[in-house]
Formats: sequence, structure tokens, C-alpha cells
Amino acid sequence: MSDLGRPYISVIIPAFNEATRIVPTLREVVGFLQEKPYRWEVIVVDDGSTDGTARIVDEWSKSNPAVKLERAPHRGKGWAVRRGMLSAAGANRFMCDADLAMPISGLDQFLAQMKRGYDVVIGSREIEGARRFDEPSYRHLMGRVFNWATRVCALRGFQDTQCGFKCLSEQSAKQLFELQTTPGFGFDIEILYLAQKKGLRVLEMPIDWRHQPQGKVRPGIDSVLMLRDMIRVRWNDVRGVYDRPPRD
Ligand SMILES: Nc1nc2c(ncn2[C@@H]2O[C@H](COP(=O)(O)OP(=O)(O)OP(=O)(O)O)[C@@H](O)[C@H]2O)c(=O)[nH]1
Ligand SMILES: [Mg+2]
Repeated sequence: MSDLGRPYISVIIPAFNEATRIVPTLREVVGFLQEKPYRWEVIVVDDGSTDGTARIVDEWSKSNPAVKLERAPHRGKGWAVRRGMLSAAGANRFMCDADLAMPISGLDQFLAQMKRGYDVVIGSREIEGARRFDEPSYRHLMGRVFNWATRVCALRGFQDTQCGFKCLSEQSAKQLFELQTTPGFGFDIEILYLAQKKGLRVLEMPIDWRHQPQGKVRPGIDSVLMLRDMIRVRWNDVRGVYDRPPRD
């Protein structure tokens, strides 16, 4: 049941040069959602892939109108997710990495927590109950150091800000992504910072995580850029950037 009326869930997949991963991912995600009693849509946001990702998704959307392609100029993951979140129609909006490091069946738990009244539910690889598979230990260590730096510099209260699986209600997606300024990988911190600032109910939920090779994040340089972005978030706040009244 995916073609009539307003979706209960929009699954937003940012995709940059994902031609090899996007087909198995769409197969899994669409296969999972097709069994559900609720309406849904999948939005793939491609911002300038050069490997034919957009063409593949376009083909899918011809045979399945609930799969949509959004195209944008290249600006980074953060801006792609923003585009998807703000163009979505769902009552719940779920961002989902194209590598499906969390099996899509985990979506059920997110929706169950949203039903309990949370505004934002974020997947976590660090809190009790999370299970990580196949991750090189240097990568895990880098993640822990980064999360520690995040807590020191910008944002307390979360063990894992960077997980690529997060669910927001329609209202919180609009409220937070409207205010987003970070185009790259640091956007998660800004969104969570804003969620705290606006007093939203956020749950950090343990997930199963299977490390996938050929990731897009370059651990060294991207960590530095994200640290710069989180300092910028603090500076934006001081300057009142986040105090703008919401648009209608
Ligand atoms: N549209 C768009 N998507 C991007 C961009 N950079 C990364 N992504 C997407 O963001 C998601 C996350 O990238 P991954 O390759 O999973 O990152 P990773 O290196 O595995 O990082 P972890 O999952 O945290 O271990 C994927 O769906 C990418 O295609 C970008 O510039 N534009
Ligand atoms: Mg990944």
C-alpha cells in the first residue's frame, strides 16, 4: 500500500556515486516496505554522481512511483539529506545510508519509538545494547575519539551523533532542517544541537551495525572538517542564527 494518500514514512537515502550499492539497497528497502500495511515513499537524493546512480534510480521510479529521485547540485551529504527531509511528504522521515550498515528491518524499532512520542530517534552504535560487526578496531577508536570531541566542543548527551540512521517526525524535520547550515558530514551534530536547543524529545537507540567497506567518509580529513563545523555551530548560536522564527 504505497500509492495513495500521505505516506506514514519517507525513507530518505542520500546517494553519491552509489551505482554499485543502490540496486541491492533499493531491492531490500522496497521489498521490506512493500510488506507493510502503511503507505510509504523512498526518496533517493543524488547530488551530481558521475557513475549513473541517478539513471538507475530513475529507472526504478518508472516502475514504482513510490520511489522518487531528487537531484541537486553537489554540496555534500548534509545538504542532500536536508533536500530529502524538506521535500518528503511522510508523517515520519527516516534517513538511511545507501550502504544499509543497519538492516532495514531495524526501521520497525524506530517507528515503535516514534509512536511513543519521541520527536527524533537516532540510531547508536555506542550505547548499551548496540552490536557492531566487522568493524576494524582503528575505525571504532576514531569514532569514539570523535564522539568524545563532540561532547567537549559542542554537544553533550549523545554517545554516537554520526550514525546514518535517524528518524524525525514531520514537524521536527521541518523545524530542524530549515535551520541547518552545514552541507557536509557535520550536519548530524547541528541537527542534534538544534533538537536540544528547541527542547525536542530525542531518543538514542541501540542498533545492529555491520561495517561496510568503501565508505565515503575519509576518517582523517572529514573528522577535521566536522570539528570545524561543530565549532561553527556554536558560533552560529552565539550570533542568533538559530533564533529565526519558523517559516510558515
Ligand atoms: N547525495 C550525497 N550523498 C552522500 C555524499 N557523501 C556521502 N553520501 C552518502 O552518505 C551515506 C553515508 O556514506 P557512507 O559511505 O555510508 O559513509 P561511511 O564512510 O560508511 O561512514 P560510516 O557509515 O559512518 O561508517 C551514503 O549513502 C553516501 O552515498 C554527498 O556528497 N552527496
Ligand atoms: Mg556507512
